[in-house]
Amino acid sequence: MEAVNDFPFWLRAQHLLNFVLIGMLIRSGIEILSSLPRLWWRQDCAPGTEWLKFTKRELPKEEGVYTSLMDEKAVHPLLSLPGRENIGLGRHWHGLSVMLWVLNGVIYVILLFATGLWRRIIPTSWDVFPEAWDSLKTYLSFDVPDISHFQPYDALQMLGYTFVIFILAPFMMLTGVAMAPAVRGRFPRFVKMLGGHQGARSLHFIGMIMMAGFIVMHVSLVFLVHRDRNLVNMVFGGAQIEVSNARAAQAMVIMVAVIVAVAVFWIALSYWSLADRVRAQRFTAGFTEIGRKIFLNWLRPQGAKKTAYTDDDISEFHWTNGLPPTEEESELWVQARERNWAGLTITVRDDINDVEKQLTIDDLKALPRHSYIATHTCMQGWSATSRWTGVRLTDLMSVLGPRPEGARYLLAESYGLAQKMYDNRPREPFYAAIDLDTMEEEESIMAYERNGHEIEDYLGAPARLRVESNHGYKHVKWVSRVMWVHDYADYGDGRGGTREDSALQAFNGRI
Ligand SMILES: Nc1nc2c(c(=O)[nH]1)N[C@H]1C(S)=C(S)[C@@H](COP(=O)(O)O)O[C@H]1N2
Ligand SMILES: [Mo]
Repeated sequence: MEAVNDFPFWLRAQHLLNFVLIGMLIRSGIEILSSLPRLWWRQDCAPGTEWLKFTKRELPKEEGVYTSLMDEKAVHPLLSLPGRENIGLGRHWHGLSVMLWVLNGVIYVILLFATGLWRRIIPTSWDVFPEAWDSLKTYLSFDVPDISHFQPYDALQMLGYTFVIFILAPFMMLTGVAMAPAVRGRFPRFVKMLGGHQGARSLHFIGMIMMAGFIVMHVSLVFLVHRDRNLVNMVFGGAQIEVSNARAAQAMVIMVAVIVAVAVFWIALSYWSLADRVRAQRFTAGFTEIGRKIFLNWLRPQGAKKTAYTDDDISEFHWTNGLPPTEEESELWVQARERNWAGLTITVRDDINDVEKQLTIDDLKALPRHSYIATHTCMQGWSATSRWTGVRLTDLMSVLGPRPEGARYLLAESYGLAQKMYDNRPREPFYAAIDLDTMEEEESIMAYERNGHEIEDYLGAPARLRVESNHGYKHVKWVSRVMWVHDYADYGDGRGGTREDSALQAFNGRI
């Protein structure tokens, strides 16, 4: 019995690490949610159809007038990681914490089975249910089950731990990755099964509430039920049932000090990030890129033939981010708009050898057509499903002949300017770069039709990029030119796109 009731060092260390990481996950999750503080079950996120919202703002019913950037809410750095409208950094911290949290969890489960300690938390008899029911009744009458019921956990705890470790944690992982465009493209049926992007997002939120509820109960019970024994065993290890008052007091002081230190660490991460956001982006996105390389970069969209989306999935409403070019942003675009795009061209360029061609919209339409239904997701959280038709980027670029030597990225630029720049610098044309593997995907196109008609002005007319394996910030609207480049570091702030430059998003938009 002695050995089985022990709290070995690895268990205590992993438990502490888990606490630190869950805190980081919840805090960065708040940052992500606050960038679009509404939850839906409907895939088109139509205004007024939210089932839950954390903002008083009413959404206009008209399409194309309200951008998701306008919906972002600033949260205090004490509460979220990092706070103050930094969705890009919030996403990186979420990714970094989840990679460490999953790793910690996998090691924990392996050790649990290797040491036989799994017997303490996984019930092996149906008796666990009536016993848990008895326990629950005892708690509900504000009493505490006798210490003899804790071996070291009672039936109710066993059920709780088994649920959290083997059901809730995997559920959070699945609903989390289901929100990645790379996963949606490769496993469309899996995402549909979870209720699509909005289902996954809402379920992920509900799972978080359950996790937070569990943590509150779990921590309260440590302090309320047989506190001295719990604290001494958790802090010092061992399996004492009788503990001295002095030892219990020591354990209490250490426990409280550790909790305070962890909270200080959480908050310090926020202020460290805000003190130099570019540094924080380099550090965190550099780390998460390892995970993208291992798990996401090889997930290629299934393509139009195997998609799970049908005409029934097409959205009634389409959110927007970025507003059409104004007269002062692009006179050319505004005037061509009046002539139904006559005279407007898109430049296809090789920026390495300074060679280019101008294509009219009719020229674009003369190239091989490609059409499919796909769901757009903005990393802020909204989604919309449409049929997109256009020319594959590989076909488009072939008008210049074979890919020039040294070309490693494709960079698209817009007639429109960025809505906002980093540190409020003067606004520059919106742009995004993608790597060669991404541009060669079947569902990377220059679209000129949506749902069988010309693209609406606010959705990028007359032609826009669609890169279905990536989030919306790569889908440049109102494209003015696309070009082969050697290195995106030579353009803009060098991070590979406007959202990367201005909001510190990752170059890789696959999750
Ligand atoms: N020119 C330009 N393109 C842009 C943006 C922008 O601000 N300007 N926003 C991007 C982002 S973040 C998203 S989510 C999508 C939104 O596409 P939609 O407005 O067609 O729904 O456009 C992308 N392309
Ligand atoms: Mo976006």
